[in-house]
Amino acid sequence: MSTLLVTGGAGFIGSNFVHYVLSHTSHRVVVLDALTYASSGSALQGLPADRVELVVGDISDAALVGDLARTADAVVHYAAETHNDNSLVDPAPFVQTNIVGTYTLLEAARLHGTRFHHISTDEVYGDLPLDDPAKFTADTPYNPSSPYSSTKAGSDLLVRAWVRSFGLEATISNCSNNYGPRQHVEKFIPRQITNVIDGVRPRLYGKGENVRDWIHADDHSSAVLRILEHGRPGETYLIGADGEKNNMEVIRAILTEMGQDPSAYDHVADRPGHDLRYAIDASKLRDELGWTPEFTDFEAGLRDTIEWYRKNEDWWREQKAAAEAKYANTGH
Ligand code: NAD
Ligand code: TDX
Repeated sequence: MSTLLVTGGAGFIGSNFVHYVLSHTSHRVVVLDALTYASSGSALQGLPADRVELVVGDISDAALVGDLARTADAVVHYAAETHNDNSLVDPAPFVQTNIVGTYTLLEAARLHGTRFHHISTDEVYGDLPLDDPAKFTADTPYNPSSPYSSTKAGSDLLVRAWVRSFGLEATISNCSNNYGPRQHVEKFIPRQITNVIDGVRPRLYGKGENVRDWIHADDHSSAVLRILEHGRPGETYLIGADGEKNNMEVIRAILTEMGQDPSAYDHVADRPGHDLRYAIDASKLRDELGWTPEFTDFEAGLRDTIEWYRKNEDWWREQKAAAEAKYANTGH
């Protein structure tokens, strides 16, 4: 394998993967990204021009995608509309990019016999009760709650159908909540860090009891590379690092790390349909492919992430104003 077509490589996790591949392999990367509001033109800055090429375009553009899939050894598909709150305001781009876009890529990979890896989320499984030790596995039935998660579930099912019906050499990974540098400030952790930097109190939806299973974006990248290189075609692997925390604990940790009173946050209206708890059983990935996460100290990872947002205000300042203007319309 030498040329990877990475869709959504100018976004948070996709750009992290590109940096990871560049420093851990000799692969060449072609990034296909539409540079939506969620992307950053500087996400790929500083990477060697002879190994990374950025193609600005839409994954629903069949002609463009066909050309790129023909010359790639594998497609690693990150591009998506990704924010649950946005999907509750306007689901249309979620259906277009997550479903039609994935379909377009699958057809291109089928035509050219290109290896395909589909990046997905644990949210396709719905949620778990708070008072139950159960975790999601690859056998958990799909039960998505939001327009975002239902379009991701739809895209996963398309991939499964292309494997079974057309013999496409594809794998799927469903990962838990990521954190780390370059995450858009609409998302929970960077929103609260940048609020505190701006002297604004963090905002907790509802009671703050909802649990997310946090993983550092670098650990997500190492898992995806492992699946791409050693995963069995047709298989689904769940990615997680046993990082369950409720949202109130996370806000209190951010405030403490940033030298503030840990109770200096506000409760705001809950998210409609808010999933209660996500938790990943990653034993298949660990046992079958020998993967282990490296960044398991959440407080240390959070400290580094806070430091990154403090040092890179130029990167997020413009996006912050736009993200908060959207939240102002929903009472969040
Ligand atoms: P992001 O919103 O930060 O980035 C998405 C990228 O996709 C952006 O660069 C955007 O410009 C690009 N994009 C959007 N629509 C496009 C289109 N039609 N054509 C081409 N490019 C387009 O997202 P992220 O948080 O980095 O998530 C990346 C992937 O990982 C998504 O598939 C998401 O479902 C999945 N995922 C995310 C998380 C998480 O915690 N953020 C967890 C599990 C899985
Ligand atoms: O201001 C906030 N206050 C708050 O309490 C925001 C923005 C969020 N929250 C809560 C909602 C969630 O319980 O924090 C939790 C995390 O919220 P998000 O960052 O919006 O993430 P989530 O909805 O859990 O989805 C994320 O993880 C799975 C990604 O956005 C998805 O793309 C991924 O698939």
